[in-house]
Amino acid sequence: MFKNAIVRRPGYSLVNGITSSPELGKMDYRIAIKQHDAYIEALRFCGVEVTILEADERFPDSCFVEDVAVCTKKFAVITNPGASSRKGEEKEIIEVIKKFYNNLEYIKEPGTLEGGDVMMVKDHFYIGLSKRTNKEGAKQLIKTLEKYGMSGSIVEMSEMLHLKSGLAYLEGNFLLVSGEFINKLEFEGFNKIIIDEDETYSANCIRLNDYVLVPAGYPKTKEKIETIGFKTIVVDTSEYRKVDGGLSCLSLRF
Ligand code: CIR
Repeated sequence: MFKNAIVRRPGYSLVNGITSSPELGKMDYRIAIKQHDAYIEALRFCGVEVTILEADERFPDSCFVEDVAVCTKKFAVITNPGASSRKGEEKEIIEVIKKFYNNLEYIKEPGTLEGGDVMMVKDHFYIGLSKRTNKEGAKQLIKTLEKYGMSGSIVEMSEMLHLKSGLAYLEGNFLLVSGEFINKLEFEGFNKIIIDEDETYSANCIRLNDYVLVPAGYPKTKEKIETIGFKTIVVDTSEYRKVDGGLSCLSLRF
């Protein structure tokens, strides 16, 4: 059961956020704010208390709070982002995380890790080796997980931005999988829901208590999730997609 979520309001500087898809056009700040409001409402609807942090204009991508911490049942880890323009964002989340956690751990240089590369499946954590998360960062997280009686394993990857750009665990052993993860051996044991290639972006859903949040505009993914028996809530993230962001990166949930 998730009780809390932390979000950070997007700043005007989000228009300068890192993107691999400039062809999608410039982010519209007014629409982004409306979408953020609706996102917060959806989180609340799922029964979590939402802590809203002020925008931080110094860091264009700082609304993607998922990347700067990993929140588990027993402890939280402050990460060390691999993207140079995001270094320092992690310091700005420490204070609020301290309100919820007594046990705080840190990923330290030369380790880098972003929370978007970490997928929790009960007490096991899959960690993607992306351009943002290196082996040293993953090893530090695995060691910390083991200290608290949990476990972690490394997933090699080469195409997606983050592990959760292409994967989402929905509970009940159901796993949304797309692209390079569809045939990965480590996910063989899951009930895989394979995302169609033309809806790849929608692999980034969030299971939050009784609902699955699904991005707007991906009807095949929505139907697949509903067919299994999950209730869905559609949330529009079109402006965040323009800077490679999606549903999961916009919050920390625990
Ligand atoms: C970045 O490149 O860091 C941001 N523009 C997008 C971060 C998305 N985060 C995530 O998927 N966890």
